[in-house]
Amino acid sequence: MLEGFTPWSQKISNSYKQKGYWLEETIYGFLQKAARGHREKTAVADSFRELTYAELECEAESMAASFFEKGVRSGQTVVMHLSNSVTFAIAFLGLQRLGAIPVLALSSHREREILHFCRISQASFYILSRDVRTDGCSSMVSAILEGMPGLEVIYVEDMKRGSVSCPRPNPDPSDVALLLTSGGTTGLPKLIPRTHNDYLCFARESARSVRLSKDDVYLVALPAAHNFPLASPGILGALASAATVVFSKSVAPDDAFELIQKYRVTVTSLVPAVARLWADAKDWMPEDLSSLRLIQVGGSRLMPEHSRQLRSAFGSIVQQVYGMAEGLMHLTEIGAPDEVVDNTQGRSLSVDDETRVVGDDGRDVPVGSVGQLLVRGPYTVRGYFRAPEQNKRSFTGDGFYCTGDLVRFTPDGYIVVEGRVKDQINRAGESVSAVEIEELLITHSSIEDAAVIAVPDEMLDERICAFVIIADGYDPVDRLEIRHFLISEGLASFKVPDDVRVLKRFPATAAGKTDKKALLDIYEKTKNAVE
Ligand code: OOB
Repeated sequence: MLEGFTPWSQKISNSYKQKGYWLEETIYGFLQKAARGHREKTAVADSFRELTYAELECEAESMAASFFEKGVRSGQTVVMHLSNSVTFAIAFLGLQRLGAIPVLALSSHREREILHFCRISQASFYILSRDVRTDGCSSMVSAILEGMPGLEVIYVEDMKRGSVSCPRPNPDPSDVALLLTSGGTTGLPKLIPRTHNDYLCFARESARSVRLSKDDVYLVALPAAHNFPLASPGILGALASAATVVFSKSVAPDDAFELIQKYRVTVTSLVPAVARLWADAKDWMPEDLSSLRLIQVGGSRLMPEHSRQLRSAFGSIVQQVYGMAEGLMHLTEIGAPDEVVDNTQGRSLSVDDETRVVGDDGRDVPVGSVGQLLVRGPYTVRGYFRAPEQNKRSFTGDGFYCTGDLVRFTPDGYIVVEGRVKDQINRAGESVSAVEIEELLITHSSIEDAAVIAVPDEMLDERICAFVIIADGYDPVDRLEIRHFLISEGLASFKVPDDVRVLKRFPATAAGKTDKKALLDIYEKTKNAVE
């Protein structure tokens, strides 16, 4: 068992096995089996090449052999830092074939994060593709090597076809298969150990819930190493269903739309800001997107107003997804009524996802009230990797993960994410929800998007700062106009933003979500210029 991983108890493991969630198979073995009978079908494609299931297996075997020749061994952790391409699938499967454990860095992670991942995971190998460094970061690898002198750097482009046949290890399915990175915007990402059993359970259940079949074509537009496109159902769910996976270099419509048209893509997953970008681009780009039957939108809050806009652009193929690298996923079911899609983040994947909603005192709040979501279940981890202090804060004694998300459940059992525990502004003793103000702001005709944060204030403790993006062709707004508007909409005056800043676009995290920590930095940097 990988040291530093918190396993489920024997009793709970047995019950998950008995209930059929954990099939006691490895990721590689499971996918190999799923591909049988579909050997000539296209498994993966990008702008440069296409591979059938038979070819993908052959490439993965060869990649495994070359990793083995380089010294990579079963049970070792390897930091994998690749952009979206067929090579991502080959390298991931190659490492699985070898029984090595990839740490899945996002392509926009840089030396700070990579060094951190190498240190925690004690990786001896760092596998990257040349194009992850193109954006002016050619010094990244030397900085990493300076921090980790013994690290072996492997460029996938330089790998020769492996010639030796490497051993066929038999990893324990209840042991760690991969390490995901956490999506938080505070501090460095944590590593999240996912086992063969729990991650396959997640990918299979996700695929089942969106009725993925071999006739589907899934487009990877978000960074492939993120849990959303990787397994929700994403790449693994698609491969487990003998569907086709198409990799887009980026989320930009210029890259993605052509592939959607060419491969008749049926399913994809996007963060809200990108989904909205696509809805705009759709009007003037020539490509035919009519093959899409499902657009999953998640990763950060999709406001009801924006959901309606997306549905009017794409039709009723929008699905809200609330997920986390730590496990739990909720989604609005296919065919859910429009009100459900616009106003909720759906139901959980499994009846054995145990959720609790608790107040500041850790006690359950009445059904329908807002509180922090806690969860445990067959695909939700019991601890971060090698982070005992963090684990004391993020997991309860009886194994619930404290999500840090504020949620409530509707009477029909749908979840509504109301923000983060920390996404509240403590203004002169009053607790103000950022989401409430954001939702109201975007109903103003000039405002296309809004993000509200707390900024430090000597008198009030915290003051409310609203960042807004002005809709194309509309007049800018100032604080007074916003104040007037919000008050006329009936908002209590203590919730009216004390500061307003207009931006062209919001800073984004590595996964493409609005980065509120970076907004605070922008505020700090521009504070004196404005006042
Ligand atoms: C996904 O995973 P992570 O690990 O990058 O981020 C998880 C966090 C959640 O705890 C929540 O704070 C936020 O992102 N989040 C949402 C949301 N989906 C995620 N907040 C509001 N509304 C939503 N729909 O982001 C992720 C993983 C798998 C599938 C989808 C998303």
